[in-house]
Amino acid sequence: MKKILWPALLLILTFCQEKVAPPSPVLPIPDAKQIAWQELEYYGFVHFNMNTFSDREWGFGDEKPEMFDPSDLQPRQWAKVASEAGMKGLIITAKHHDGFVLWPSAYTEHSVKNSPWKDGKGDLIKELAEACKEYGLKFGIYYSPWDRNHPDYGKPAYITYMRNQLTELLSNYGDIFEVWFDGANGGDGYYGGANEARKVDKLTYYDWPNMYKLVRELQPGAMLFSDGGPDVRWVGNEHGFAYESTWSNLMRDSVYAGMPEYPEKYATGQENGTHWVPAEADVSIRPGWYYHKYEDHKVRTLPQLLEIYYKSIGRNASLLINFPVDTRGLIHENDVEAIMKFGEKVKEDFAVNLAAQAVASANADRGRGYEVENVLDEDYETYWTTPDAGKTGEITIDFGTETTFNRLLIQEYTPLGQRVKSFVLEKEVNGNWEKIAEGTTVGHKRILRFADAAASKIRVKFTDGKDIPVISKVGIYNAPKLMLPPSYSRATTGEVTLNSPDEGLEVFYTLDGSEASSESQKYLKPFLIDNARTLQAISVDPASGKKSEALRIDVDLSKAKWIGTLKQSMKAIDENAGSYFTSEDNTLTVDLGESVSLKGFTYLPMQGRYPSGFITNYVFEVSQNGKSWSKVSAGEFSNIVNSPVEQTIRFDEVKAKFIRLKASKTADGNPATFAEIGVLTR
Ligand code: FUL
Repeated sequence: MKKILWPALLLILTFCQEKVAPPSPVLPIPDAKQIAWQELEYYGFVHFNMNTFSDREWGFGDEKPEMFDPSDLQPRQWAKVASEAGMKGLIITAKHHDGFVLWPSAYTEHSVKNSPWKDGKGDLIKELAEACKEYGLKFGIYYSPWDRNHPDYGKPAYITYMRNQLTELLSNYGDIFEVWFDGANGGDGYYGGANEARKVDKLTYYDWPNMYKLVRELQPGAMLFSDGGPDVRWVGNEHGFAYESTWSNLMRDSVYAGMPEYPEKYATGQENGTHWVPAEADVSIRPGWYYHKYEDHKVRTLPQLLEIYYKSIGRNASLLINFPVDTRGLIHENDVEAIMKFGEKVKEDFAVNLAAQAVASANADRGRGYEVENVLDEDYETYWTTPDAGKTGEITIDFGTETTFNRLLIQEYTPLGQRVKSFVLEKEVNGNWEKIAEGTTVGHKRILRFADAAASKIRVKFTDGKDIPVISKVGIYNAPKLMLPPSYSRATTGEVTLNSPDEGLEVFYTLDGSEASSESQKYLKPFLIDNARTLQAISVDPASGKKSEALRIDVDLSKAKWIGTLKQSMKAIDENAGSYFTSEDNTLTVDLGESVSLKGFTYLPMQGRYPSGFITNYVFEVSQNGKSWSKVSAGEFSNIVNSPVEQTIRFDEVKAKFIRLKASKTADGNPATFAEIGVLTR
């Protein structure tokens, strides 16, 4: 009898308890496909098309299909790399501004079907769709509305062409998770031989309402991307950075693709935005979107990629990282290495949620089903919230023992709208609460980074919001330090600055060529090096004693007394690789301020996005009085176009007060450019 009674009683009791209703949503809210999409967070872009072979960023539209000739095209390698790096999908440039298409479209001859690749029998969209399937990735399409090849661009007939092509793309290749409409369009182009400028009204020309309708009919689950959505919006820059305050709410009706004021006025989203249109941060792993051999040494570093991660996914945006696939048809080795390191480090940073084992309490909860424990589990569907009163709330997390941490991760339960406007993280110190960090918006995910903090009890205070907070997750992590060598910079005065790659690391260095250790000189502030020395430096984690690899730099004479004979030429001796001097007479002359013994020189070509005036053949001369010159070296910088790194030339010792570097030839015939010149005195 007892055996039946107790469970029955419990059941009755459960039913008697009043069911607590969930909070009403705060509008706008995401729809089902947006909720599913926000879980992806991180996916990849592939820019691979005609520009890969013409070595351009924007093709003119007059390129010949024969140029599309990859030697080892392997979409499976792209998918493998993306999935191993933790990405959840890939979006391919099916058609870029130059109009060439990667599938055998029935509506144009400007496609892979007339290229040498697979004798015109290839279909790259099909191959990539299959590769994505094999590796469990979602598959998306970038389609440029602007078409510099098509004769009808600017006329109504082109809109039909665009709809026909979208119909092919969205009908024949399985599920598409995102359709990416680029905002850049209208300008000069080939346009079937017209070679003219064509301007369109970006708001009306494409008939967006019907274009979107077509996509919806063919791919109801696809997210539509453009500057202003309708489903996902551009973050407003190409650095991959969202904003301190990033709302998923957008005044969508005020925005359209390619509108000029979008980045400044709308990209952050608005607290009172009318529609749910979350941000997507797009960025290339190199300076360019397309592959250029001369950028092989410019793949983003691990600290740079981490900065992007924390400023995109950590700020309520999704992250779209681009691979400029190379002319072989592969993601380049340097890019693979960088993305893998990045994927591993992100995993490492969030490997252990210290809050998961802690005890949580809150100032209040709404009742059964909305308890504060819900923020500690990994289930996004369960959340903590308060009774309908006020716009604030507090969660305390008790670790039970002193715990060190440096990351806070919060997620709002966005199906009920984005609410939080400000929050603070505090720790308990002898019965008082001390602030560690603070933030504004949360949204799908917000991550704060801060210097190591230690406490046994912490508190997250939601100090303002559009309504009561609805919080799905609070995570606390202790991300291991980034054990990279310190970074180095030098002022023209000769003063050297070393920066540690992560907070809380110490830097040690030597100047006598010996290996640096934690016994060496500790770096406290910039110091002077005014003659030739070898600098070695390491980063050390004082807590664990872990050391980075060493930075080793041969530093030479400071440029404190140097004067360029032309004012502009000072840019070539300012210790800033980012600035450069353009010389109309292909010559750079520098007064070293005193006579020194030289054994060589260095030349750094310009490092800008669109290089010009690289010196391929040079003459180097010296003088004691600036009048009579003698040539000490002449020759070639052999691979400078493809690898524009610092060039080092040595010669027999010579005395000089003046130096002169002349370009006898530049790569493109344009006036010579100089990012930096230096001398070797040993
Ligand atoms: C821009 C384009 O103009 C670039 O070439 C690139 O495709 C980038 C993702 O979007 O608007």
